[in-house]
Amino acid sequence: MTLPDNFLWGGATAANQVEGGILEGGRGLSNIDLLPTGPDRAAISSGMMELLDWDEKHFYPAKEAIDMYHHYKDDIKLFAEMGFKVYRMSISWTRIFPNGDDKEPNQKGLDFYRDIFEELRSYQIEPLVTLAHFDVPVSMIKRFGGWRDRKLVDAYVRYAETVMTAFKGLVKYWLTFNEINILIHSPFVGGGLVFKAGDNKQQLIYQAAHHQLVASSRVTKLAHVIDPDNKIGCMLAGGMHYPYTCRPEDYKQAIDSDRENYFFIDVQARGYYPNYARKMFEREGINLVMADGDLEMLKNTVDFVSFSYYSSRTVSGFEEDYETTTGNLFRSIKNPHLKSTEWGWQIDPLGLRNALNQLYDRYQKPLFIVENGLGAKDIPDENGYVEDDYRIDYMRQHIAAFKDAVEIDGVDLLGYTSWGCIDLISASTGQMSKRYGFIYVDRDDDGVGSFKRSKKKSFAWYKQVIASNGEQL
Ligand code: BGP
Repeated sequence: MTLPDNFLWGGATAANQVEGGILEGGRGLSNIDLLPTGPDRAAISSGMMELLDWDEKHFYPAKEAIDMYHHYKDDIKLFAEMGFKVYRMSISWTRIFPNGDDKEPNQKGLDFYRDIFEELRSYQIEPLVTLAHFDVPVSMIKRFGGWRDRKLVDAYVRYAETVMTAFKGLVKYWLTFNEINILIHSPFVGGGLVFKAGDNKQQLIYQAAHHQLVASSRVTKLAHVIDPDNKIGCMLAGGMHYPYTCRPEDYKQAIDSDRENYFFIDVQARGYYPNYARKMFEREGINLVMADGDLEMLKNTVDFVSFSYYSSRTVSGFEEDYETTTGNLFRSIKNPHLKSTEWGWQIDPLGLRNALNQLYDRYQKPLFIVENGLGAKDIPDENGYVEDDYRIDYMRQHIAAFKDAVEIDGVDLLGYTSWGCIDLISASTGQMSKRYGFIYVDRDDDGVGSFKRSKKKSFAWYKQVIASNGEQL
């Protein structure tokens, strides 16, 4: 058998994309709640347009999402039926501290998550919990401008300490920030940053990054004190860059673009700022404001490296008129050797094996694939059943690829949680119609539908994959 017996198979979601119940149980507003569907979403995500309160003009899909706030028991039951060993989810910071830094935590929020974790444990499902999945309290954005301000560090550490203490013994696997490198591409989503005319964007982004990196290392240190069994991971929006041709300039660009992504993980996994980053700061006139002890604190490195993988990317060292496409908020040159999803994300199963090898060579820490999957338009029959052979095919190839990385290349891989194991709202577009799940949810892009859950063809397929520990694909 290729994979170890304790390999963690499961699925992944994030609070803002599934819970809904946004104003219930004393919850406060979070940045991502304010992202509408439609053309303004991209401008708000990038911090170029300010929208810090709901308005009548837009539709905000996170308000109700798939209403897991009221359906979680049934949903967990379905995950257990598929045989999940692990369920990746996030805690919504503003359910615990509605303003981010309130004097006391919100007991109703703590009770809600305790109930979820106990429910998961009753099925022997291990929770894998992201502390901040695109989640910045709006109150802290209004008062401090998000992660540009150091006050966020203390507030985040206190939030982490609160939940790690409350859920000691129930949760062991934690991720500090989802796709931390998204901060560069989508500063409002990653850090609650909104830019004003004249702002030095790069300076603000890397200052916010420094704050998140310090916060992450403080939480890593603290987690081990709270419970020596805790395992802390960083989380990268993964997928390496291919050079468009074998011209040395193209290869150089691939190295540079990889470094832009790995910058965060280099610090979290190795414990210091890499030289290429120090040089870049000098060149670009970026001056990071640091507190005494910050560099020492960064030495608290993570226990494992987790990442999402949807596609590889292609770059060139030349400014030529290439055809481009997107994938997971990154722009890429269109790779002529790959097919794309309906949203233009390029499908590259071997790229997953390449990514695993590159990360393992670079960090020599256990890896965890915490997101991977196919966003597609599903057409259900009258019972909500979807013949999603395209999804099965995508996953079969990606699972085969990571098995090769383990079996042939010797990569140390802890587990695999496919993204959107139940249909949820899309992070990039806010659409419901971009579906990833094994479980269909009756809800459309305009917020119409009964929230009824039904099993797709892939449900039984994934169940068999897990039961055979990946032998029967
Ligand atoms: C990652 C996010 C997820 C998720 C996924 C799929 O960037 O961590 O939150 O949404 O990508 O992206 P999308 O929803 O845009 O299809």
